[in-house]
Amino acid sequence: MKNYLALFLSGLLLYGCSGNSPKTPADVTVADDSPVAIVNDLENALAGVPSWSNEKTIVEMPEGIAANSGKYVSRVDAENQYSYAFKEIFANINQKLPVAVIVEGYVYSPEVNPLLGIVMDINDNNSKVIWKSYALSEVISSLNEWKPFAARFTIDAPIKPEYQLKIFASGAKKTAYFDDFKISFEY
Ligand SMILES: [Ca+2]
Repeated sequence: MKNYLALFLSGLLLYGCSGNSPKTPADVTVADDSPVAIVNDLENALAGVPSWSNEKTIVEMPEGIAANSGKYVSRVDAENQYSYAFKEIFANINQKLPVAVIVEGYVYSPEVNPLLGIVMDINDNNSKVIWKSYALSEVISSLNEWKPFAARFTIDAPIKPEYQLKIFASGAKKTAYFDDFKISFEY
């Protein structure tokens, strides 16, 4: 917590010196060289977490099955094709623009679904700049178990601070559960 605060304060200081003060969402920690990862265990999702949306997918696991952490997970299914999602413009994440985005988390799949994936969408006012999908079928070696995943998305097109980064899972209308998202960046 002490480190978090120190990094947060140094981030503020940095902005103070540059004379440019983009807003800093509560859950996004800003530093110059070593940005802290954005983590979300979904336990406070229903209360609303800045930069995150699609709370209608936040549920408890079916009777008798544990969440990966705490009580809450995000479910994709026939109704909700897309999971709980991180959305933020790059200027609010760091002053520098990343060269790669790493998305980690846990997935629980009760059925075979070759289309289940993690999506990174970078857009300029909703017009597509980069859209990439990481297939989760590789990491789901067995069904009905929590499995860790780590998706690394390289940013291979020019981006600008005002572009929006969106991260979410896509289930192609089949059921799967997600927990403990972690988003980090390479600069
Ligand atoms: Ca959880």
